[in-house]
Amino acid sequence: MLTVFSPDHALRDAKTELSGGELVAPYECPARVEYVLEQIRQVGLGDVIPPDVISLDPVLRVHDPLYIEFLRSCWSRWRAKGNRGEAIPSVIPARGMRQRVPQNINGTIGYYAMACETAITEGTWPAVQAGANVALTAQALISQGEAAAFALCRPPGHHAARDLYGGYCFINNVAVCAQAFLDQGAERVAVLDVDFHHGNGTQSIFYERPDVMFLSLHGDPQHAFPYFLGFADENGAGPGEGFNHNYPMAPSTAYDVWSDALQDACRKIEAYAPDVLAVSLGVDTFEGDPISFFRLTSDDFKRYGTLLASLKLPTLFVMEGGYAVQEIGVNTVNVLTGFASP
Ligand code: FKS
Ligand code: ZN
Repeated sequence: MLTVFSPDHALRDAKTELSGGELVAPYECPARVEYVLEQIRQVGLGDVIPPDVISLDPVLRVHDPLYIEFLRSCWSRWRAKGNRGEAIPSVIPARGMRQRVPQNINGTIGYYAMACETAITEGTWPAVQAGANVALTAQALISQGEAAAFALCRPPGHHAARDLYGGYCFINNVAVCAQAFLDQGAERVAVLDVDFHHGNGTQSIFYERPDVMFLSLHGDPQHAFPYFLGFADENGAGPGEGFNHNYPMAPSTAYDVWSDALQDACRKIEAYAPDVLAVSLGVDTFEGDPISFFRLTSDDFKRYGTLLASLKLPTLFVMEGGYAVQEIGVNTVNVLTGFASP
């Protein structure tokens, strides 16, 4: 299996994350993907290739142009105001407030935020753009007939909505790819999100559409980020009714229960008969993950990779979360080798 990777991910190197009332070193750090890359080389998964240079057009198919302009200009606007720290919002348009974009960057940033832990920094935009190009380059490989490809993206994407960033995400890489498949002739795309956290951004982008089925296995939002979306009764709306499936699961869920949910999701994917499968691949379901509460073991990742292969669909894997940095390489590559050599 080919992997697409760009060293430009390292430009996203925030010093702060708002966590427990403190500014801590971010969980979503550059070392994460370097460990994955090392393991890919170790096991000989296949060649690692750089992304193509791609315009923003496919990104603008799922994101608001003014939001993308905000991401691009946020850091310089933030600094121009004399702010000394990294860019984080202090006010958000909550219930009852007007949903309008203020001119002052301290307001603009709150308008576009779905959460406040994620700092915007100097190199964030170029890294985010490189990450989207990584995803789209892997997507193009599948369009050109590869059976599978791995987009080793960073930063991740599945919490980013049409005009919202947060939860470490800015551009929704998997959503951009799903739309690109459709724009290149696919009729139906399934997006399966196995990251520990609910893919609220991906869900919201496709919620009212039947051409993308979204399925997500995740920590019950009563207890886990993003808290305000990802419940079992969210099944899609309008023409999208019946094409959204959430599997929220309780603290300490292990592979027996988790894999039952995955098999149920696989049956729904089979019935949908998509042209292609895109997997939001987060490995924060691991028992050793510092911010999550599932109990998957390293071997379990291989098992479910094999399960995914049984769908026999062209499959694009897009990197999302995973914060047990020492084990992230083994766990991620176990999914891919379980898939590629079942
Ligand atoms: C730590 C609380 C962290 C935010 C969690 C964000 C999870 C991000 C992710 C992604 F794939 F997007 F990276 N709260 N004190 O893993 O879903
Ligand atoms: Zn996650």
